[in-house]
Amino acid sequence: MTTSTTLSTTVAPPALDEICINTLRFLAVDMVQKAKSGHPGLPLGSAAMAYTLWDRFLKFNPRDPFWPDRDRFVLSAGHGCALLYALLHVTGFDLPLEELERFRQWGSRTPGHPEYGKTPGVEATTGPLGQGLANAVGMAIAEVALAARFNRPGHHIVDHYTYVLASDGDLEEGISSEAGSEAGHLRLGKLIVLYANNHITIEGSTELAFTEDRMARFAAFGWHVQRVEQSNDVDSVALALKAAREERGRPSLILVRTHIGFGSPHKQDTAAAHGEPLGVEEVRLTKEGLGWPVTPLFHIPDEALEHFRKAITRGSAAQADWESRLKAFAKDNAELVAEFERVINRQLPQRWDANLPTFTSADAPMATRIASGKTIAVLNSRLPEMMGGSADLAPSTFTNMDGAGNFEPENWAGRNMHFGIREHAMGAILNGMALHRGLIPFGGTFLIFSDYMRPPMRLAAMNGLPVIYVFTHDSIAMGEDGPTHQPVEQLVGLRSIPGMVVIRPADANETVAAWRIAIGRKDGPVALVLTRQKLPVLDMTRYPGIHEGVSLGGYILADSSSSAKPNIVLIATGSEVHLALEARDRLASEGVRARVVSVPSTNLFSMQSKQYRDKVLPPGVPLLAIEAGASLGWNSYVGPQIAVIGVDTFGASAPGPVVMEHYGFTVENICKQTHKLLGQLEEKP
Ligand SMILES: Cc1ncc(C[n+]2csc(CCOP(=O)(O)OP(=O)(O)O)c2C)c(N)n1
Repeated sequence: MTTSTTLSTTVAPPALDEICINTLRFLAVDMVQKAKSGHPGLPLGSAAMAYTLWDRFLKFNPRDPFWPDRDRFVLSAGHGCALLYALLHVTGFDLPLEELERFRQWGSRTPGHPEYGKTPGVEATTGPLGQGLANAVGMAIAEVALAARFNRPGHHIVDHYTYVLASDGDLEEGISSEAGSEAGHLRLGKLIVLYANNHITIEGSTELAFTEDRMARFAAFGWHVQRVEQSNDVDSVALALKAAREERGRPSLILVRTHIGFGSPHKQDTAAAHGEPLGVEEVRLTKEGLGWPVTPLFHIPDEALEHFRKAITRGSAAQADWESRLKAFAKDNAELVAEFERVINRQLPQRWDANLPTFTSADAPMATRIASGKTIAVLNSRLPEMMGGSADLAPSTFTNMDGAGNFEPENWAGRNMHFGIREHAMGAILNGMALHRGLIPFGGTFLIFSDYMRPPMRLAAMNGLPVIYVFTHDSIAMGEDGPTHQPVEQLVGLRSIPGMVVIRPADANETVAAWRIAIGRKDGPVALVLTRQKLPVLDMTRYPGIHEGVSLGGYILADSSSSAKPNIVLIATGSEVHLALEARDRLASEGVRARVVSVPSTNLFSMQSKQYRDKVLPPGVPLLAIEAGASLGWNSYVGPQIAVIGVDTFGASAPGPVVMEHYGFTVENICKQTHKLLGQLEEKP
């Protein structure tokens, strides 16, 4: 059953509250005005509810912004960040007033949208609307998962709320429905969204494009929903927050009727208040109208500062209380507490990678997705912090962890997640889980559907988050499903995201090595790109350098048989590597010295020294790149003397081997292209 409560009062806020709220409003207004850039409207309209949350409910310690059991606060409407920076400054985070004065300037800690890692107290990089809300779902998932693992009767060492401030745009974006549906299904009772419903977006009234009943929508998702009509009435907002906190069986949406640009005589309730400074004259009128001194700018009344700074005592006490409870808990549960600290600090246990599988060439050919599944099975037993799943493709992605149970309201200790067919939300939820800390989140789907989760993948890289993606069905070789399912440009696209490490292993052992890198990487995401089809297992006795080679991104898998300089380097990735090896043998019989370089990760290879790269790809030696993906990227990557066997159209529906043959991924064609390239080079003077 869902309920909708309407709470409304007309009581004016007490004077000190009003002074504090106006402090936030006008710090934000002055920031935007000084920068001549930014969004004053949301801060003016939402300052009161943000103040209510931060002053009366939010558990945080400005002196230690990242202590583990703090409440999380995500400003999903990242464009309103002047409000967040004002809150961080006045409550005593390490964000001096000068930083507010340098809003949106080069090198400041107050960038144009909140950036995780740049500003203390910013929990997530937000700006692309909808992402923050979905991140918060991931944080709330992490909270219940860790609580299930570490709390014991009478000992609640993981016990916090996750709050979001969202705008119309956040709720318009489709990801809010994916994530909202998932959160409702999971009954994440400690997730609370304050929705600033100001009826205005950039083009004007929300009537232009956004007319559904949002309360009914979220109620249908299984949320507890409330409406607050007077956003400036702190008691009304507080009442709703209290009710939301008490509702433990459902996530909460509090629709707060706010007024964009509140107090601005000419811009309130108009789109003009959204994305540009109010203007000097309008700032003056707004300040006068709300009884605020026009100067000095960045004014913080003493009584407001004194009140806000109580957050330090309050937060320090909350943290100290938590620490003493943790200590008491540790008396009888030392191992559990050590384990909690280990996972929160993203440390790996000793010998976590012992017993990872090794495959031999005597093993039957194996798809790399299968090898990945076998690797996950071992990792799962070693790393209880691994948590993840698939967007309804687990039987194909082999991401299920046997024996780990399903993560669901009846079993929050389960570690297999069922994201449903919601790739976009999956990506953002994984980010939220990683931002929370304490888990190693991973998510799987077909490589083609990485397109549906690219925005959060980009943010994972930007945030430096250790999220692992398991992308299978990695090329046209996946076959019959045809062009809609055959990834072509995805590889080069993902590789081009700064900070993303894409690994496309050539066989089962390279897959194990890829997982080792993925688990070991702590400062950014890793995308594992795996085959549907079987591949031969490379002979480790013949090619002993595989494990180290994968960590270097590219390596000489098989050199030309004589010690003389090779005539050509065949550079291949993933399922094309074994073709290159066969071609090498055939070319040898034809008098061509070919070296085979396996490049599971161009991203990792580009991080190696020039000396190493030149050793692997000797300057002046022609290259033939072979990859069943878009050729874009290889040309610039390896210089002028190069040919590429790639895929620059959308593939075709037919059995995989047939498609591969048509596109030229055969030993014959590799040899043919080699001769052609060498012939062309010889003809040149
Ligand atoms: C995914 C995405 N699309 C577009 C934008 C550009 N944008 C920034 S704010 C905004 C709309 C603002 O409306 P609303 O969310 O109601 O915020 P408010 O007007 O209340 O500040 C848009 C379209 C964005 N930030 N993210």
